Amino acid sequence: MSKEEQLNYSEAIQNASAYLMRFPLIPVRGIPLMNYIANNWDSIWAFCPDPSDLLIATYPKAGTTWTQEIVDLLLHNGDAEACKRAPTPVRSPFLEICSPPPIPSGLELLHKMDPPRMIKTHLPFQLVPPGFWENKCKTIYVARNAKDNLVSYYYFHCMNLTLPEPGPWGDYIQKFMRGQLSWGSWYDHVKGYWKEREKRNILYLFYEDLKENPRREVERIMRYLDLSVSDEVISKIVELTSFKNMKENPMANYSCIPKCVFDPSISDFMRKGEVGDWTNHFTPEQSTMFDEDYEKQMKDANISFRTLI
Ligand code: PPS
Repeated sequence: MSKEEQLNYSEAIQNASAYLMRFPLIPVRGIPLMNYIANNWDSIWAFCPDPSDLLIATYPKAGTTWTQEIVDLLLHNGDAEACKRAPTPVRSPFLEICSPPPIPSGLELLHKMDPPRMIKTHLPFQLVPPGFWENKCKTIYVARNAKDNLVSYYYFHCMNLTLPEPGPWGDYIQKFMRGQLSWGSWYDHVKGYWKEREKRNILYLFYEDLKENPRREVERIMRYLDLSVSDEVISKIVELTSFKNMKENPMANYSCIPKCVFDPSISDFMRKGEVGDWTNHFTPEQSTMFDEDYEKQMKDANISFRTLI
């Protein structure tokens, strides 16, 4: 893809602004997805990656962008300038995303790139195109504790003017618990990849671990990708992917998305980047109600999440 094509990404979104709206959700095999994704489902499902492609899978707002930046820097031996060649969604296309023309879909961006590609998805395990598993693609999954994930997703629904209205905070918690938000149930998402992690050789990471010890987690990703970079480069990558540095990096902070889609007067994409922000939003009653439901929904899974570190 030429430099010009990469720069045209923001312009294309701006040009489609008249057609942008809070898109309704349509279920695909029981999972609510934005109507443009649901209407293009057959071509998404048929996508066949190259065995060298890497999949970065998450429930929305779990640390996708952070992981994409770490991986890109690892692949470029910590070269910050190389990783500023284009904004995140162009460097690492979003597999299933489809919007009104002329905004390029994830598939269009992918078809213009040569493998190995770094592919983002929020699809739950059962909706990932089977070609990824047939071709044994490496997959990094990042999970974030439900309460912080929910808060982050709530702000994203407020500021992303193409997602359905979040409604009042209390109602939003209910929608999250019932799996009614775009990309479905958080509970089923984290459990789905967890169950398959050994069979499919999925590197399963936690946002809280990345916050606690980014160096350790960057090294884990490096080993999983069969890469070897020096200690000095690891330190550089940890620094370049700190919340503060990514927030200031126009190629990593989603400022490429025009205000008609991501409205920064409501919330920044790089909002807070912390573990435990949920304590500023849940009332004690909401927290108790959420925890009781959580016990039920997660009782069949042996996954430990940390809501504070
Ligand atoms: S998306 O839209 O689903 O791709 O969003 P995603 O990138 O998964 O998640 C966005 C949240 O991750 C936070 N973030 C970070 N936290 C810590 N360090 C770094 N470097 C970092 N980069 C992104 C981002 O701020 C969002 O979380 P909240 O809690 O809303 O701040």
